[in-house]
Amino acid sequence: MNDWWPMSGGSFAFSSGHWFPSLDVSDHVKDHLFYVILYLTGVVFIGTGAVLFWILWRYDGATNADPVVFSHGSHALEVIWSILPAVVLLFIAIYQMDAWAGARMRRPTMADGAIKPPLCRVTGRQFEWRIQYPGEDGRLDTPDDLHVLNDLHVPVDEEIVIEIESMDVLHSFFLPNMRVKQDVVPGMRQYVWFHPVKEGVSDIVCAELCGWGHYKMRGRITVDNAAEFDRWYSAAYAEQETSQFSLPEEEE
Ligand SMILES: [Cu+2]
Repeated sequence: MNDWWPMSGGSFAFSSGHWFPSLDVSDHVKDHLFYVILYLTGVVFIGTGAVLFWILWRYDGATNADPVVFSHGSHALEVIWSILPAVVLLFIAIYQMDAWAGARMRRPTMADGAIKPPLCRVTGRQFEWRIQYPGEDGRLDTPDDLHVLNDLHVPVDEEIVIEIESMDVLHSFFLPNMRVKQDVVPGMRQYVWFHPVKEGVSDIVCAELCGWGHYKMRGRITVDNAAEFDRWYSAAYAEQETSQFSLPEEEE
């Protein structure tokens, strides 16, 4: 069980050489963008910290008899600290465009060019993730749908599209390993997509404070090969058919 909890196994630790949970996807993943921004902000953070400490030391009143001399206005400095951040922000704005389009705008298509339908719908609800697969007929909200709780399964090596919705308040559907994070807004139907290339189990977490039980709003995503996915699906479906348990009706 431990291998899917990101705080264990040192995948967040500096010592392992990774800043992010292990990478389970290929495209749509632009970790280098995170690193570019991390290095940029890191350099600025260390630089301003160093200047602050140098000034504290240099103008320490106890050891410095001379009064501090204030100067007003430096045209050159102001131009530099206006232009430099503007250039950096412009660079980031242009550099990230393709990553953003791939993650948020270019919805995956099928061989014939049609928009790929979602594999399933994930509904956020205080405090769980309800997952609904369309079943044989390929349509959601029909009697043959498969309902599971907090246990998302997806096949490996294909574009996975998921429809996300909220049943109550604002949640955020976060798959750290897939680098997917999307606010789940009540009344909105949204889609996220990713392309898992490695089998395994990782987290689903809620990344938006949504109530007292926010901390436990956690599920898992299992990436299976096609055969295993089919086996899991049939087993879950058979279990649903035989069990007395059903999800409570949605409140009006
Ligand atoms: Cu939540």
